[in-house]
Amino acid sequence: MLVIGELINGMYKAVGTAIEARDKGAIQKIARDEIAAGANMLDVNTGPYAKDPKDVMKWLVESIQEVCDAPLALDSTKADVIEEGLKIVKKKAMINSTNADNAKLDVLVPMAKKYNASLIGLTMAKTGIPRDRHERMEHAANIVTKCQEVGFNTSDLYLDPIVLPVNVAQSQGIEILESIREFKLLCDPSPKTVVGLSNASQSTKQRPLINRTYLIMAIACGLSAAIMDPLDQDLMHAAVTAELILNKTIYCDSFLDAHKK
Ligand code: THG
Repeated sequence: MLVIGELINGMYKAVGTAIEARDKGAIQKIARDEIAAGANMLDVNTGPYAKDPKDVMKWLVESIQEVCDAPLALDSTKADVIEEGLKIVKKKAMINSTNADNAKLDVLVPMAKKYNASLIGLTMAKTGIPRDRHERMEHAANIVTKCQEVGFNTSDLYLDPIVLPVNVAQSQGIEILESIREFKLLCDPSPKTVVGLSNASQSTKQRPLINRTYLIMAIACGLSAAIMDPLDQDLMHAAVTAELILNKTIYCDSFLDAHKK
């Protein structure tokens, strides 16, 4: 499974402060820590309150690339902010994200193709959060159709069922897990799947436990990637072990250490 480190996000107070002060060292430390902990890719989100999000995205990407060469997931609701990052990334990037609205798809699918980036497709539209697996599948089908029209390879598409907090949307858990299974049947080559894992535990009292259990269940449903906290070692170990049990890696007594290398 692809581990996308979630920690470079202006939503975190310390990161928001570092962005405002243009404290490059603070951002670079987070990037190094995430990679050292086993992240394969880093999510880069300016946060909701950045004054000049295009400028912040450029600064974040430049700062991170000075110290690590991991690929980046450019996380913004604004296409022009994402494109600012795409122009300067050194590795194949991920666009995070488009939703299923045609107005967004018409911009972001060609952008993903132009820059040879992978693309996250949120299975929601401006009509609101999806209510069940059927609504998620309808949105997913719309996203897949657009990719096929544009000639964007669906194996570079990551469908996101939108993980919701278990404390306010408890009935959605099973809908989300079943969606992960169903998305893969939509087309050939099969689209991939991704979740924003920490959404699941927001404002709960058992965040690590909920994140860990959610991730293992999603991996069992075939999850391809998760935006998550790579510094949570129990979480990382659980993911590695889940993939071992699914026979995706070969068992050895030191499988946790082996995975780190
Ligand atoms: N799908 C996609 N992208 C996403 C999400 C998604 N990007 C953003 C988000 N969801 C995933 N990343 C996070 C990052 C942090 C938190 C949750 C999801 C988080 N932050 C603390 C909180 O809100 O409690 C911040 C606490 C602090 O201020 O220190 O939980 O679903 N494609």
